[in-house]
Amino acid sequence: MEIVIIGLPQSGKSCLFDALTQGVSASSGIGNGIEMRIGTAKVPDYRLDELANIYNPQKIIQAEIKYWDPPGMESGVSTEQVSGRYRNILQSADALLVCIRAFESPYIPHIKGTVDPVRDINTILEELMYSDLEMAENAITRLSDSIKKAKPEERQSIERQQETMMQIKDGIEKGDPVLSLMSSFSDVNFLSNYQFLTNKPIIVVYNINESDPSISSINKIQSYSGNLIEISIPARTESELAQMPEEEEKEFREDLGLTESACDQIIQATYKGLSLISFLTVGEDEVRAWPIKSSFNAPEAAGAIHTDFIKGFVKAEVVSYENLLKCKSWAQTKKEGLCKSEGKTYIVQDGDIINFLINQ
Ligand SMILES: Nc1nc2c(ncn2[C@@H]2O[C@H](COP(=O)(O)OP(=O)(O)O)[C@@H](O)[C@H]2O)c(=O)[nH]1
Ligand SMILES: [Mg+2]
Repeated sequence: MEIVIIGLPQSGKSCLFDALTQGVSASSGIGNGIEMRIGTAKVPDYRLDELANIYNPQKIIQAEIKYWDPPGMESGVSTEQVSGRYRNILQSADALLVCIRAFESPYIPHIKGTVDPVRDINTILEELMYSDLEMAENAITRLSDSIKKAKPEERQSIERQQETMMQIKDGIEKGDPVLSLMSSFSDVNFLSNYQFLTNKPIIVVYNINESDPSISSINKIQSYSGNLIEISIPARTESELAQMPEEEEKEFREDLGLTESACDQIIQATYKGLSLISFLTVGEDEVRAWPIKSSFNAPEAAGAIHTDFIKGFVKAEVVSYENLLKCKSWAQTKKEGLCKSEGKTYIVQDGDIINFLINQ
């Protein structure tokens, strides 16, 4: 899972990135030539420690989410900002994390002169919508060309795609995010080629000063009908805390009353926005958590470990976390009939401990 951090310059994106990744990053030109920082956040999971008590593994490996920190949206004033290579980066991410400045500081000028979180989030959402509109318009033009060149047997299907694309254009013009339109289309498979931005989960982080009252409970964006989650976080303080030794961090957190770290809160929002769960694997070499979509069946979950496992999937032995903790060994879960053998259609549940049988 890969999440891109977006927002106006000086809104605190890089602080947020450091808070998530403890400042550890690799630089990459992955975004079609745009240099950006890439880092991973580790998903907290108390179950791993409990399982490690049983297995004494050499390694405990937490689930990981990747975050990207590309250069910011340059002005945020014009409605034509999200385009070209920058849009390509956003398109290839699974979700967007929008950083909105909500902190006052006389030392850091705001590109628009004043601090106004509601104005800024609405501007950015408008820009995402505008970008999707442009994509829909381009698609309509391209599909028109294809219809002209199409073989008779292909024509109908392309015409249907064009019809859908026109509905998307109309919807966006009325202010509807693409996600809210999806349920009215019969064929949405071809749409995955387009990667509309307002079809993605959006996590809005209001960047506050640590002394400001949290504004997370204020639902600022009532008019947006896509998948949107709002939280507030003091990004600069959190980036400093994340880079401290553990003991020191704990002390400071208690003093500041920032008990739940920004990283944990954002990961929670990411899991919710993307409908993620974790399944677990155990053994003496490693105890590990894997993030997957909650809709994944057993072969798809196996594919999270290795893509070849999808094809080679034979069956999954599944034990619930609670049952393994109770039985204290895999063999004992089998004796008690608590280890279930599941096939291709089984939908993996959060906390399932799985042993995949693969035909290699
Ligand atoms: N006072 C205050 N300053 C912040 C906060 N978050 C970020 N900053 C400062 O704002 C400036 C821009 O932050 P940065 O993370 O680089 O923003 P970016 O341009 O969006 O990546 C830096 O000087 C940060 O130290 C905050 O919550 N409070
Ligand atoms: Mg930055």
